[in-house]
Amino acid sequence: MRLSQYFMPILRDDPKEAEIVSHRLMLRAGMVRQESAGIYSWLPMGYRVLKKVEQIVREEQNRSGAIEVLMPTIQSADLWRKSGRYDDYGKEMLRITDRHDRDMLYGPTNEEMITEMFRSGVQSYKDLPRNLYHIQWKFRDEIRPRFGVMRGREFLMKDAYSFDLSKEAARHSYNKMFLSYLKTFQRMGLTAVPMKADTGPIGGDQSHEFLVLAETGESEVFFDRGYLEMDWQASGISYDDAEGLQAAINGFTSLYAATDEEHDQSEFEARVTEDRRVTGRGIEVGHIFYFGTKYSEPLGCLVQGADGQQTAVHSGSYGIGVSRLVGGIIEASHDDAGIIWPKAVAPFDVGLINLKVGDADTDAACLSLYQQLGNAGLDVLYDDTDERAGGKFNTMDLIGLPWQVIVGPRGLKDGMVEVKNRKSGERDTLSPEAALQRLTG
Ligand code: P5A
Repeated sequence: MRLSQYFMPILRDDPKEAEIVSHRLMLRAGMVRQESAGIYSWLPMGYRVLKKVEQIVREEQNRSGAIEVLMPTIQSADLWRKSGRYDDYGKEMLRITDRHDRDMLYGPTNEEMITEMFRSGVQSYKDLPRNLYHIQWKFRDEIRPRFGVMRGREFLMKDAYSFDLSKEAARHSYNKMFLSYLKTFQRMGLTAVPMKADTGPIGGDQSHEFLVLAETGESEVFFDRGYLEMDWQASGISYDDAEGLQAAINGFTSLYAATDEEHDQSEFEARVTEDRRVTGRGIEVGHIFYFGTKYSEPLGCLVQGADGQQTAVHSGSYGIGVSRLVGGIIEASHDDAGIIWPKAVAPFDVGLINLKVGDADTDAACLSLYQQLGNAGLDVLYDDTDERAGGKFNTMDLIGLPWQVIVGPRGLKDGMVEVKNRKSGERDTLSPEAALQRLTG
């Protein structure tokens, strides 16, 4: 993509309304635009990241055996009346009346709708277990939308729902999501620590939230350093091995981890030696729940068991804040100059800077690199604008692409270009061929 033909409205100055770094950087880097309180448009740079985050979430859900569907954003109030949540949900639910005076709502979550969908599509125990998920916009009329996409009113969530014959079987479904969440966040360059949580308006008797460490997180967190030492991608635990998975999760959850709501300082000190205690702040990027038959009973989601008896299915729901993650990743990965994207979610792989647009040699060298990097499968943002060098460097650092290739007449005289790694700040002067090799090898 050529920057001269792109839409990336950069702000030179810090926007007044941004209280935290991710909000400030997302506005400055032209990633999002606020349309009204807590409601955002995703501009091209932001949208690319959102799609990458969404795709990682999707791949890991699929890998765990969950099946993707898509439910609408607008729901009828009827099912919510049956589950009893129409009144319980209160002012956070955006209620709408259609032209026939029917009560509708913009979904804040989908337990009712999916339970009804599942009820109408299954008959017997042979149809279980299943886990269905979708990635869809939600609306919650938060009393204080703030921190940009971190606490929006309209936000993108991945929500999965599991259906099992028994509590024990549902436990395995819960554990599968647990592991898949750890893998998902790790792929985005994040360490997410699972913590026992309150179930709130979703209900149920078992719940964990996953928190990413960041100074600006809304919750204070206290945990054992052991959480930072696991490699979930390499753990080799199979989703089909119920016992092995349970053992791994038992081990993992036996370490101390709590948010300020559940924290007990004396227990923390008794269970974790001083050198292993970590305290900080965290952002909740995922939340999983087991709620048994809370929705299947009122909504009549029954299946015939092997013994011929009708039984209510046991369910859980599993959320990931996809749009919140974009802000969360920035909170966890930035410096004074701007964003530092982990490779897996970067909007482009490489920023190519032409220091003298109009100079025939520089233009030719840039074009050649642009084409060759593209042919090698890398996404390149080519700054071919006529802005001065200082401005170009600042913009590239601000938008945080993993690599920068800087091409100017002075270096080219000696047959050299510069390659900069955004994260380490390391710079190397290389021939264009060696630069290509460095980025594609
Ligand atoms: C689980 C899936 C649920 O809604 N029902 C379906 C359950 N859980 S939750 O904890 O309430 O939300 C899941 C995740 O969504 C993100 N999130 C938000 N992101 C941005 N702005 C918001 N206002 C917002 N509210 C929730 C969080 O990451 C949360 O963990």
